[in-house]
Amino acid sequence: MREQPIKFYQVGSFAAGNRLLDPAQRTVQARTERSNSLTSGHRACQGCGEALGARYVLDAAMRATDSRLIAVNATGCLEVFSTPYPESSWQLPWIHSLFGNAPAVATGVAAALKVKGRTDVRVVAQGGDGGTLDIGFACLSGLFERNDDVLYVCYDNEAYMNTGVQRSSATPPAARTATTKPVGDEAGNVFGQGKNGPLIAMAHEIPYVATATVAELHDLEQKVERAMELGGARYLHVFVPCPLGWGSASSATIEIARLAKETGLFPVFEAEHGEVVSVSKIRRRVPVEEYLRKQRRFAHLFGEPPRTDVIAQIQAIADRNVERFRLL
Ligand SMILES: Cc1ncc(C[n+]2csc(CCOP(=O)(O)OP(=O)(O)O)c2C)c(N)n1
Ligand code: SF4
Ligand SMILES: [Mg+2]
Repeated sequence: MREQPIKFYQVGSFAAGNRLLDPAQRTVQARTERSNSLTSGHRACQGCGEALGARYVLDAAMRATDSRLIAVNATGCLEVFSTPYPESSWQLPWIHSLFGNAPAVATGVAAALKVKGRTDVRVVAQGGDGGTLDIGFACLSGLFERNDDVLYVCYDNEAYMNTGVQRSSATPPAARTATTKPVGDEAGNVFGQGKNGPLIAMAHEIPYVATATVAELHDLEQKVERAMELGGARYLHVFVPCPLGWGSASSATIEIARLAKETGLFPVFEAEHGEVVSVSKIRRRVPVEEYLRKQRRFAHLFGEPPRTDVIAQIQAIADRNVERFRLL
């Protein structure tokens, strides 16, 4: 009898650490010598995509730099849940200053290392979508334009979560937040506004821009490794579901991240010097409704009668991404 080849990973994901794969293919988290840069004891909500993403990003960067790494953090959930004074969950040199100046602080750290001749030590800066695309945006653009030797990581949970789920310029159309309530005919956040962080980063023609989700952690690690092979300004935009802000089940974080990619709403790709060089294809295309229904921030679209007009507008955004990034 012919045997089926065994698959050691969950369908559509590499989330299990891949301990049963060939050692060269395993994730950093499957290794006993991993750095645990963001270690246990922090206060993130159960199922927090940002905590998961940061853990993988930092451990991959630590491995890529032989643990010669300094992290700079903007204000936001990641900073607040990991460093309630006088405690810290960080097991690497880590600095926090303000909400809006993480890129500028990272530039300063990189410049100081250069002056001291310590080019072996690398710098990662990180922040939420609000810290990155709103208040820290000018500093970030400056970092890109000067091509400073920093990997900047944006953990995109699509709102200001730390302060109670207010809209940011990364909040998607129709989403309910504390400041975009679906009242009367209003469907929540407006259409036609907001910023596309990865495309704006690409417009600076920096050496490397990539997007990733916490549904494909191996892919995320590989992008961090690729970024650390390069010098100059690099930007990684990670899609990180937030169960509290999105009204989703804590156990659904990975599934929702996967659906964001499989609908086409969040294109996963890499770009070098302003040009797209690789795209993660959609494996099983799904309608946006499947993604929206799992989150209470979109519950108002499925009332009586359902807002099929608004859902169709969101589907059009996904369809445009599929065309634009050739996701099929
Ligand atoms: C100058 C300034 N304005 C406002 C705040 C309050 N504040 C702290 S974190 C935050 C929102 C963070 O949102 P985001 O960057 O998306 O990170 P998240 O908490 O969602 O991970 C705000 C408004 C602040 N600390 N400093
Ligand atoms: S509010 Fe969201 S981003 Fe903040 S710790 Fe909770 S799940 Fe994570
Ligand atoms: Mg946010």
